[in-house]
Amino acid sequence: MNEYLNRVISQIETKNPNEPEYIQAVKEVLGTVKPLLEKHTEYEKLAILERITEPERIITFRVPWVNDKGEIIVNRGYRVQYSSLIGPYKGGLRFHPSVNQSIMKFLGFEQIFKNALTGLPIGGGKGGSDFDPKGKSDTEIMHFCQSFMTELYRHIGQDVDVPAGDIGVGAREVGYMFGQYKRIRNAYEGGVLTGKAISYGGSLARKEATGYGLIFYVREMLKAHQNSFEGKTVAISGSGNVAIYAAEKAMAHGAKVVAMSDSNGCIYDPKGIDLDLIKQIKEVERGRICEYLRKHYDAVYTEKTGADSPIWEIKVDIALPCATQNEVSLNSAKSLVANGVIAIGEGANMPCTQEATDFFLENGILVAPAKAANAGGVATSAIEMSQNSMRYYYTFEEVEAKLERIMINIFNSCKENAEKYGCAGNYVAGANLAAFSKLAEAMIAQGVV
Ligand code: NDP
Ligand code: 2IT
Repeated sequence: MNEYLNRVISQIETKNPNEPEYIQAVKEVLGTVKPLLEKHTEYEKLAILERITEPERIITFRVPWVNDKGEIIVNRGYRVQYSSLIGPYKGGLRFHPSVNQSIMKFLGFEQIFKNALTGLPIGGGKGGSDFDPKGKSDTEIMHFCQSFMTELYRHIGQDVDVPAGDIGVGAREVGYMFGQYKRIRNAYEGGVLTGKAISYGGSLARKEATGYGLIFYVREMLKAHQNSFEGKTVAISGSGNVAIYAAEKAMAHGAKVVAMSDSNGCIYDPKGIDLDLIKQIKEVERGRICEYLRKHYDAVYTEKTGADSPIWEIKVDIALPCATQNEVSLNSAKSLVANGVIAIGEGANMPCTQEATDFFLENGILVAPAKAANAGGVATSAIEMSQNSMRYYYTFEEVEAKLERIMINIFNSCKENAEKYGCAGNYVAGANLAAFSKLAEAMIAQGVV
């Protein structure tokens, strides 16, 4: 390991002792950029590592709201404005009880590199709250979103910071936040949020974009190794926005999706998942995945929460973790490899632990890294912003074609960078090297700011 690298990592560990996810994400990136540091010895004097790992700004705020019983609840809101190097801060909002500063910082850090890979002019940010949307009425969701935006509005803007959805935040929440923003600002600033519904400025294909983009990326990766989705069995964790549309596109490419999950457990349906039923349960009823058995009595439901999800025990050719961070442990990775998995496609952000990723790579398994493979969502958000600026819209087919082209470019850039720096086939390193070089170049060009 490079001495400069070691020093910066140890400073970050000392300064952020209670932030394991943030430290994990930083180490994952920095652990792969050694060849760049050796080539560019000037990076040390320019403090490139120190500057790229420190967020430009972290905002935390109180979010008070009143529930349906008339009780006052106080949640904590966050926005990490990580980097405006190549565009306005851009990244989703997550509403989940596990949200804390470490998770916000890891997601914001990943986002800078992801957004750089898209080739579009977007900086990196992330935000959210420890609010738990599960079991809340529609009115409670609206009241929470309005209170959240009553503080957040002063920090964002279509040329400043553009939030979108993530776990627990979809078109419904974006709509309530957009309405409140518009009311406070007394201006129709269409591009201030993305993931909007189509009726008031959303982009066609944004909902599908992350999942579809993941499949385009994995398809390119398989193709580069003389393989394809055709006839492959696939397990997809989660059953939210990313998982559902990854399943749809994997099926369209001839794969058989046999397992999906939620935070309570997983279903295994060897005849192939009935995706219409999953959409009905998750998108319409906002219910639990065990409901799948009401129609498919012969499917198997295994209830289990926490680490070592049973979904990774199932024998499949391709595994697509699309739920949350660190959901694929070393144990899970060992089961997948023992069962003959050939490729992992990360739809979620940092879904594999570092040990799991290392194990996959050591065993010659293809890994499509999150910051490249799930970049289709934010790329399509940038396409939504450009449509809002033009006051125009593209058809579904036009957006999907742009998304597909972007994902192919991202894969090629990961492949070329992996080859250039002597780690051909390692797309985890390839993605980091491609994004890091671009950001370092922009940082040097803009001076010490
Ligand atoms: P959703 O809220 O739509 O769905 C999340 C899914 O993951 C649900 O099935 C949920 O189960 C499950 N899940 C969430 N947290 C946990 C947990 N702690 N343990 C087990 N299961 C969990 O979110 P998205 O589909 O939008 O996001 C999924 C992942 O993809 C996240 O990592 C997100 O950061 C990433 N991502 C999202 C993008 C987007 O455009 N939406 C873009 C790029 C990445 P349950 O219903 O039980 O909560
Ligand atoms: O993690 C992500 O890239 C997202 N949640 C999407 C961000 C966005 O701005 O569309």
